[in-house]
Amino acid sequence: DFDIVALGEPLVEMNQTHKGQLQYLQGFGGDTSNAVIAAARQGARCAYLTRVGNDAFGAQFLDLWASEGVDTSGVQRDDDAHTGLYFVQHGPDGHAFSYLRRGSAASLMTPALLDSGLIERSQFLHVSGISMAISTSACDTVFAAIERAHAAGAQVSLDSNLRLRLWPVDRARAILRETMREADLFLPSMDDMQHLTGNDDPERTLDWIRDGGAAGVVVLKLGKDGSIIDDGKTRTPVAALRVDAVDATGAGDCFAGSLLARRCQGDSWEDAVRYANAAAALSTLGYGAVDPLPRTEQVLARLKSLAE
Ligand code: KDG
Repeated sequence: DFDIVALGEPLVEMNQTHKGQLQYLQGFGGDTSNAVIAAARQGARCAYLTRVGNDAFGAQFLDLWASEGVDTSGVQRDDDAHTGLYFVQHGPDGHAFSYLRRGSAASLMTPALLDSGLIERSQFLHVSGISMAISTSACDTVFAAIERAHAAGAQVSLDSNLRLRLWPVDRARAILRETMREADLFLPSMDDMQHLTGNDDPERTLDWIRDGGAAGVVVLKLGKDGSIIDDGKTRTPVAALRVDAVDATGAGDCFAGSLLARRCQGDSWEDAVRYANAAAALSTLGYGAVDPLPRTEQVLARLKSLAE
């Protein structure tokens, strides 16, 4: 059985190697895939639910997940649709994404993807705003997955991951509001929430989330200012780690996967968030979303050096 099963879209990553030059290094990305690989590297037993093309990239993803110990028995292949792709360019204002994903295999997923029964065998189901934004059938699949998780007693984890290139803000707000009510763990970023609510105050944002009916634990991510854990009774700030980031792609996904992995290993929310902060910081020290995802030993060493 599994600690975490994630559901969403993996994307091939083409990452610019030098600012301003037309050279790209191929890697792997896709928020929920990154999260589940991060969790597996922290020792969690993981599975992934998606649909990839019957192309070379789909095959590479299956190899990647297998090599990371992520179960792929629920992954479907599509003969007629491609695996999604994005380019990352690094400039003075950080990174910029260009996507080639419309009509991708993952966007063609339907609730039949869930018949593998993996959700029923997992402690957590992890989904994101992107999982729901890529298409209406993917959105239906996420809602069906949440229903299955509730019925089976699995907990639901939701990362806001707002991508306004994928859906209009009004739809994003309506769907995310509905989904956050179903989540046992909601992981919004302050940036995403600012787009949805129009305010930039963390306390008021947490009030908006609670007033909207979220009943689970909420971890609001404030970037450089760390995060706030709201367990429904108290709000606890946790400081971020300062690092000289090279490439922040996938840091939030690493945070989510590491947090879930540590919860499955019995950490308190505060310990798990502190651990996830360290893991996410380490994940920004190399290029690409997956390559620099740290392992337990590195994260523990980092936490130890901070405590000294
Ligand atoms: O969080 C990193 C992701 O943004 C990246 O891997 C691509 O999933 C992705 C997306 O849709 O933006």
